[in-house]
Amino acid sequence: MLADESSFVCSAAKSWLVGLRRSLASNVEEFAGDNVRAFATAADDARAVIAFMHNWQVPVGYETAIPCTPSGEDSYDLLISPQSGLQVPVQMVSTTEGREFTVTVTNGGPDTGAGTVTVTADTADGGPVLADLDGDGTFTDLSPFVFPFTNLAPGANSSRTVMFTIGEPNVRTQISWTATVVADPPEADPNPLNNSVSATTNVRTTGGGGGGQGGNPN
Ligand SMILES: [Ca+2]
Repeated sequence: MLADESSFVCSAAKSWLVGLRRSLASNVEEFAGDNVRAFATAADDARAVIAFMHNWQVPVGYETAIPCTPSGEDSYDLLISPQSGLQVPVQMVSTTEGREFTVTVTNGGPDTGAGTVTVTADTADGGPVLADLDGDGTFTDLSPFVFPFTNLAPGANSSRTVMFTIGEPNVRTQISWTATVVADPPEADPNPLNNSVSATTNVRTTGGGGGGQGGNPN
């Protein structure tokens, strides 16, 4: 701490103490036996101290240190947002042309997290859903699609966007999607209730004005 800074802090601390003493100026009687007035005065002083602490922060460097001992075990709340954690086409045309899905996992903290996101895609007719996980332009990966991740900072997101298609084109069907995240180790995530979301894609056999997000396929 620089000399000027130290002087400033001492001055600020003195001013703070003077203000606190003024707030207690009414405490002129000692509490003894049935001296109710002294008791009431002490209660008023306690309220004055609380009000003073609300209105005046303790000067920098004079705070009481708060001991914080790490538990030694990481804990982090991984979650997939029900609003945006799993984005899939609401409807698509049943061709071999690929579409995208995006899965996003968030680390709610407090520690840095690791784990695995698994996306499953099951069709109503039992046909396969194929993805291009390595981005080489060919759809060769069968559901489930697994995305491990490490070193996800508290408050950070990790997203994967993948092209996919259905294995049997020209079939009217429905794809049921589920994305689930599991921490590594699983017990590091204290809240499993926000770890999974589901979505649906309606697959139609002709274009017919469809293919966009949010439309009604029927
Ligand atoms: Ca969780």
